[in-house]
Amino acid sequence: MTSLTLERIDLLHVSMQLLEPFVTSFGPQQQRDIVLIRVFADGVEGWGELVAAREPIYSEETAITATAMLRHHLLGKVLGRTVDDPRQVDRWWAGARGNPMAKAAVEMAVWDAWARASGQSLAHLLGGSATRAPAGVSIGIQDDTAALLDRITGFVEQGYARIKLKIAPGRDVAMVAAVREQFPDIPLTVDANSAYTLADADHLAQLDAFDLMMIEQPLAHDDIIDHATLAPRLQTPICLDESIRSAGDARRAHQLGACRIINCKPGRLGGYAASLALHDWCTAAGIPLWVGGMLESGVGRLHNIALASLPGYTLPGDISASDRYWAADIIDPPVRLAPDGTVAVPAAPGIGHAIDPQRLQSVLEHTETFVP
Ligand code: SMG
Ligand code: MG
Repeated sequence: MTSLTLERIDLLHVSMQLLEPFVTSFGPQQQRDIVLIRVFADGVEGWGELVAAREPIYSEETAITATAMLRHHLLGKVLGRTVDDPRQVDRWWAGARGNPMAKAAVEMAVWDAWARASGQSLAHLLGGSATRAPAGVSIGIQDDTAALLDRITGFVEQGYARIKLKIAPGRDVAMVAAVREQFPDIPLTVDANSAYTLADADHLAQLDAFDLMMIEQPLAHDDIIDHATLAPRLQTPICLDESIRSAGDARRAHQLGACRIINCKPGRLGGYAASLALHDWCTAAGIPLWVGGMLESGVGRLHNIALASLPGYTLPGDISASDRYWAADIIDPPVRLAPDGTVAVPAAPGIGHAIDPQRLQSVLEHTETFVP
């Protein structure tokens, strides 16, 4: 296959309720306003998911701002164009700054379409070869430690390959100590979502006692300098999430000594072209990677799993099974966790699972269609 013409792009606005509120240092989230992207090109479809939250909490983008960017600035630069290589899409937007989640949603749908049109799995198209990927689970802040221990027990019994705890000031050292006491051997990480400052360095150093794989994004979302100051004061490796938006950010953070591990969320980077650049740079520099999550529906989940099949993804990702967040996912079959803590990387073309039309209809609020 040598080319695909982007004939039509639909934005499907869906509203889905998480099984329970997901509480982070930003506060609780329960409703996900998800915009699914459906690209039509030469008789094939491609699907993507806009991962921005309802509120500008994780980053400045929201479902509303990203949709406005797509309508007014981004879709017009791709509709009607012919793709010879899915890497081109990112370059067509070179003149539009920022808005990575808006860009990623469409760019990744084009990669899915390309994979389907060429009869290969998205994982294969991206250069992945793993057939299964280790899945971690992220646990929001609970009302009390007993509730947290209970949640962990359930996920450990299911077989998750590592447990990540959300922490915030007042919900950190004592809570992690209690978890470690009850679960001395589980692979454990914590994620602060920028809830601390350098003034908390000695406090955060107390976490060194608990053999954590990493502490994720302790300091400001847009910082790498203070993280470089914090890093030598901790034994626990720092993983950067929010503050790495490109391979260039990874290079700068590494040069400064700001982190030893990076998570990649393709939405945060602007799509696969940028995620592949990050992967290749981190692999060459010896920085371990894992795929993060944004509470995605099955569409975004399958994209993340395809990415996790690349060789640089050596640590378990936030690629939990569909039933972690949803009573019923919109993909058929749902993503399932195997008892060995892995999820299957689909081998079928594109993202590899069907969209369940009834289930999609039941959460769909409206559809916008764009043509050249
Ligand atoms: O998809 O399992 C998931 C969520 C994983 O904890 C998760 N994501 O900072 O890594 C992170 C958070 C961001 C989402 S909360 C806004
Ligand atoms: Mg994070």
